[in-house]
Amino acid sequence: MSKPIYVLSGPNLNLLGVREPHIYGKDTLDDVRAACERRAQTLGRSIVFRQSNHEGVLIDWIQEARTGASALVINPAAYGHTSIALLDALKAADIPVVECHLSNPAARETFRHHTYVSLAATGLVSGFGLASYELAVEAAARLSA
Ligand code: CA2
Repeated sequence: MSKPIYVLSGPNLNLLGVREPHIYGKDTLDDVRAACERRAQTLGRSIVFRQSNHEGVLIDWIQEARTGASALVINPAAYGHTSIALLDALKAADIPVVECHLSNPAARETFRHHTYVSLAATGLVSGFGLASYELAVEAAARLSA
């Protein structure tokens, strides 16, 4: 049995489906979790799905994933654009990393065009709403045993 795929979400994503549905859609984070669980199950894999508004908590979970996960999907939210600490943790994790965004940051404000997380990621899925997470789980499964 392979280790789970960790699916981590960063700050404010707990508000998904509750605020700003015109940008991030109507699906809640629980809907995203259910979709990821279904996709993982069809691939014969399991996930650990968590969200935090706190940078240090995300870093603790990335460190946990180093030994506890086969691969990592992360929507770092705004921390992707700002956090060298998250980048360092992801590089140290030494497992495949798939970056994931609901929206397409490249089509938005210029300050969203760069993410530090991309420097540690094998690839990026963005712009497909809830499906970005499903596709990212599939990519993570393909990248790991
Ligand atoms: O598109 C994405 O998934 C983002 O990671 C979302 C971040 C944003 O800073 C990134 O540039 C792109 C923001 C997450 C905030 O989520 C909210 C959800 C509902 C209501 C308000 C915020």
